[in-house]
Amino acid sequence: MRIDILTLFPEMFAGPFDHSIAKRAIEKKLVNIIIHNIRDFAQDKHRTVDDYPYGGGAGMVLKPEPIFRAVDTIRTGELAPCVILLTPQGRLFNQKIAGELTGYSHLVLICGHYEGIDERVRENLVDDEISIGDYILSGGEIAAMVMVDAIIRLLPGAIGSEASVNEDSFSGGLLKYPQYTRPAVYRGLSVPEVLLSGNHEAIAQWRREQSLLRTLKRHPELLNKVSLSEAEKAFIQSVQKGYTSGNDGEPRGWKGYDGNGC
Ligand code: 9D3
Repeated sequence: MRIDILTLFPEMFAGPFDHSIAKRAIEKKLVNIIIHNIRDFAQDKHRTVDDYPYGGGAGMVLKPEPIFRAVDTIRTGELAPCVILLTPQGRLFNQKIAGELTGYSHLVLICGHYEGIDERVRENLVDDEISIGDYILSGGEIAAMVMVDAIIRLLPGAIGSEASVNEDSFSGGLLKYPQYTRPAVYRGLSVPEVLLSGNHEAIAQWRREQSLLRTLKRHPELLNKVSLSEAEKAFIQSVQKGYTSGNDGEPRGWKGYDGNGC
């Protein structure tokens, strides 16, 4: 896979792909990441990349010419790349979209950094618009890094074992069960006994229950998307009886709540 990134701040990309899975994916030639400075495609002597908005108003707008010219040089004549604009107005990035994007052999990511971008870029150059979440970043660069990281770890061969990709949070549709390693007791805190039992069936059941509990508490909407056995549905029903409305003086929420918040 080839990924071209257009940015006004190419220096920001010096670090993030130099480590861990991304580094290995690059070394193994699973992915080629090419960073372009949009300013290099400006043609005037001041290398202008932005200008005042027609019609007036605050802020600057990214000019169309440097971006069109950059994409022109990137399109190499072979298969057309998928051109994606990183913008707060885009569709919300998630694991499913990451998976879909691994189906392209060539992606172009355009990072905005200003109040906006000339609409002609959106309408005539861009195939997709993506946001990574409902919060305001200063630009699309960190969003592009997030996307690239999520995408390239899915490329076949990027991660040591396929098993760890598939067993991951989200892949099974449920959140990961709690994990422990040695020592069995640390500062008086014990590892759940079942994990030390050597009873693999009991361990598998405990983990499945913990995944269900954690998903129910933190991301209940995910439960509607996975297929559950009758026993699992019954388990959830029984747990839900532990939900307190807060009307009788108890704190509102799940009994034994163990996450989310301070
Ligand atoms: C002050 C201008 N904002 C009005 C609400 C619009 C705005 C434009 C550009 C806000 C932030 C940005 C810069 N952010 C991105 O380019 C961006 C982004 C984000 O801010 N949040 C989540 N995903 C993304 S992807 C690109």
